[in-house]
Amino acid sequence: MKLYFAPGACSLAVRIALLEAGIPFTSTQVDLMAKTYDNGADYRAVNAQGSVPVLELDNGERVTEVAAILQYVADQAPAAALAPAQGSFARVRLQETLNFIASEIHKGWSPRFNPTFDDATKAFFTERLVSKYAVLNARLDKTTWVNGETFSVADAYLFVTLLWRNFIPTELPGQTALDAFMQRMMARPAVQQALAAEGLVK
Ligand SMILES: N[C@@H](CCC(=O)N[C@@H](CS)C(=O)NCC(=O)O)C(=O)O
Repeated sequence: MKLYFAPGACSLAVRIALLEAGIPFTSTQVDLMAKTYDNGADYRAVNAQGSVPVLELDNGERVTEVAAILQYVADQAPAAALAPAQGSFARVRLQETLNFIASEIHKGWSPRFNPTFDDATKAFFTERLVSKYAVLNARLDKTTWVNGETFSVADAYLFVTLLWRNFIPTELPGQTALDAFMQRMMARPAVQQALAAEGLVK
């Protein structure tokens, strides 16, 4: 398998999942501004959206969308227990969380990275994002991982979005369960390996 990624982007969640799963893979860095990879090749020929991640399978199929890729990875390594079994109600709960992270949190960040938005617009989106994180903070007040007591691919996804506070400082007042969650994530060897692979730790 090959992961198309940009350092610190949402593709980092897929890298963490692959490492947690113990699946061998290679990775190719994408220049998201230029939409190129491998010394100038056209990345839009890989993904018409021009976004990462893409997971290229050994048969040439390419999977896009973080939530779909994470579940695909989890299903390739059932022994790693990164997602409940397909068809179970627990799987529906995981999908619910992945979709929440994708649509409300991940995409809640996007306007804040947009240089053309003024401060008032950014403040509006920031307030909205903070309220969405509060939902997950309340959950993590009661559980170890975002979907209960078992680590899942949703934790990798949530972790990456919280790391973006290193790029845009974001106060999450009183949301201390998220800070404790980040510490638990940082203690995982796969997370450290993923961060090192993308040059995000010394
Ligand atoms: N819906 C996509 C969104 C992926 C996405 O937003 N990727 C960002 C990095 S976190 C990106 O590549 N942005 C550059 C662009 O869209 O041009 C998914 O879930 O995979």
